[in-house]
Amino acid sequence: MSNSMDDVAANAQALFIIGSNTSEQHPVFGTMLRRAIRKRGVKLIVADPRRIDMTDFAMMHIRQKPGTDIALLNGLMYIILEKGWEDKAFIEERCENFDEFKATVMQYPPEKASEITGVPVEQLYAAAEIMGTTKPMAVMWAMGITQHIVGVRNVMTLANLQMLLGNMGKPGGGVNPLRGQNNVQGACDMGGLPNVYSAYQPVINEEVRAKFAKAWGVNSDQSSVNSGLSPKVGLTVTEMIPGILENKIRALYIMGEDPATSDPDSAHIRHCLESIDFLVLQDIFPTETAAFADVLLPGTSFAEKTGTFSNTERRVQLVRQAIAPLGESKPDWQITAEIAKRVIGDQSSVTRKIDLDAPWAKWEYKSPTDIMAEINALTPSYAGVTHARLEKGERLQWPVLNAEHPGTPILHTKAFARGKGKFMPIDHVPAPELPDDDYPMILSTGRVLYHWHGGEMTRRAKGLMEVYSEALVEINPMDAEKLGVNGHKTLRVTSRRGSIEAEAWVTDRVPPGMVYANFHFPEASANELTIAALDPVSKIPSFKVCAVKVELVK
Ligand SMILES: Nc1nc2c(c(=O)[nH]1)N[C@H]1C(S)=C(S)[C@@H](COP(=O)(O)OP(=O)(O)OC[C@H]3O[C@@H](n4cnc5c(=O)[nH]c(N)nc54)[C@H](O)[C@@H]3O)O[C@H]1N2
Ligand SMILES: Nc1nc2c(c(=O)[nH]1)N[C@H]1C(S)=C(S)[C@@H](COP(=O)(O)OP(=O)(O)OC[C@H]3O[C@@H](n4cnc5c(=O)[nH]c(N)nc54)[C@H](O)[C@@H]3O)O[C@H]1N2
Ligand SMILES: [Mo]
Repeated sequence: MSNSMDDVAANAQALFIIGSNTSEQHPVFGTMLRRAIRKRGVKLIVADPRRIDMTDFAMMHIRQKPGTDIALLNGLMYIILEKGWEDKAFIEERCENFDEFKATVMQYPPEKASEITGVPVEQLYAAAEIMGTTKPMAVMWAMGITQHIVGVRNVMTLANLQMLLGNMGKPGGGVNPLRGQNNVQGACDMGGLPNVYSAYQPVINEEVRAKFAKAWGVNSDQSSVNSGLSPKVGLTVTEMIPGILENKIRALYIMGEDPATSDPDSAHIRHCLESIDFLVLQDIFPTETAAFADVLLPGTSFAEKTGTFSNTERRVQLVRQAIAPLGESKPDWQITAEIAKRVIGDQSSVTRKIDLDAPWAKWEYKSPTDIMAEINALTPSYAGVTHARLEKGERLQWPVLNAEHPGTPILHTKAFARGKGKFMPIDHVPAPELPDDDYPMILSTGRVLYHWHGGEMTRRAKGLMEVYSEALVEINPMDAEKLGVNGHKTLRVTSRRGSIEAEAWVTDRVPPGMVYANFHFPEASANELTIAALDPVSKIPSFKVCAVKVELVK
């Protein structure tokens, strides 16, 4: 998030939630937003194909067809420009490439945007008026925006909107992606991506490589046999698993991820995992993926270890161990360090030598506090995030540039990271698979409040299973009637890749022509159906749109 949760809740005059089921998937922030709406009369616009609970608090629910967000946003920006509601001073002083961007937006008059999105022209005008005249407005989004082949383009279009309205770098405004897992922000910040080290320092940058090579006692010079750090950009998860069949990957070490359940097109994923030479899985439970593993390493859960989680607003939070590790489990960092030490092994017999006198060559951490010291030294935006400061209760949001720096609750207040904010001309691209005669409905997938992804953790909680014990497929009453669904009936949902059977939940949460399924139960997982079409830049799958047919089983 460019802004913090407290700031949005306290200072926004308008909220635009697009592709985030905030009250179910981010319930804490969802509650803060609902309170802001009730207590301060903040205007909420929700743009979502489904009638999620947040729409009960919204002034307006825009119900676009899945996968048409660019056309929707360009249509809204067309009206904002037509009415002169853009922030001319902000555009002039802080941005560039406006004319090229404007030329593209001008290709989306409201009538055309309406035709692509299914949203009435009058509603587009009403929404643009709220956005153009109520400032500051904060934009929030999640997977409804990113899990498309145009995920990156969708995000850029939202950045265009916020620059156009001058809502960047200001309290109560900003672009605010709600990150998913408790520490996915931290994982990315620490370089858990194929192209960067920590704090997004590029692997292709020689100076960056030299810095890390020195700290870790390896050589960054690729011309030397004794080289350690590769300048090559790696693969994303969604490329690695299919890459097994192309011999690009022969071994995998997976930590806290269950691709057999969570990746698109499960049948193909199982086929890939069956073909791998060596698979190590480090998890807290034996998952669906465990069936393909050669070695299982038992990690500990959050309650059994100390460390930090970096949340969606870039705030680093200290989490303390509450109970001793169960059984033979160990904190993940200890397991990895133990393996690394064995890999380093006896240096006298290897050609690629490691300089064991380098500060962090030996993997001899006594505690996560030692690891944080290494992070402080090598990661500019975390330079001042120490366990000691967190222990004192300081609320630190990166960048925290040194031990005295107070952190940065709002980004881009004076300039953007690249200097001027660059408007991007972006066109609508249709989803990779749309309904046809054989597969006439759209399938969208996601989560429910009561479960977590593959359900490996939440299906073990008795209380949760009492509330939500099996996969339900949301289907509109009109479609249910056409199929002859009457009361509780089992549906068979089939795509070009697979088929599942699950109970129907007849509800107008989904519009006619669309069904919605989750991946919390392996026996009826949406990922048997989903398509492995990827965004060309981020390689995120198109989890939110594919084509299916729906039949009544009994
Ligand atoms: N209870 C619970 N909470 C969770 C999780 C969980 O598994 N369970 N997972 C966490 C994780 S890792 C993540 S990433 C987040 C995800 O959080 P969200 O992204 O909020 O969750 P999703 O269920 O993926 O659904 C996103 C919303 O996008 C809408 N949508 C579908 N298609 C489109 C479209 O084409 N355009 C637009 N604008 N919207 C669309 C859906 O109707 C839905 O309301 O949740 C986190 N929180
Ligand atoms: N159809 C469809 N598929 C999707 C999505 C969708 O919206 N639709 N959303 C996608 C998204 S946004 C996400 S984030 C992924 C999530 O997919 P995954 O990351 O695969 O799922 P999780 O259940 O979050 O976590 C995986 C494993 O982590 C283990 N675990 C928990 N804590 C720890 C720990 O401290 N240490 C270790 N070693 N393991 C631990 C759990 O037991 C679990 O088996 O799913 C993706 N898949
Ligand atoms: Mo996620």
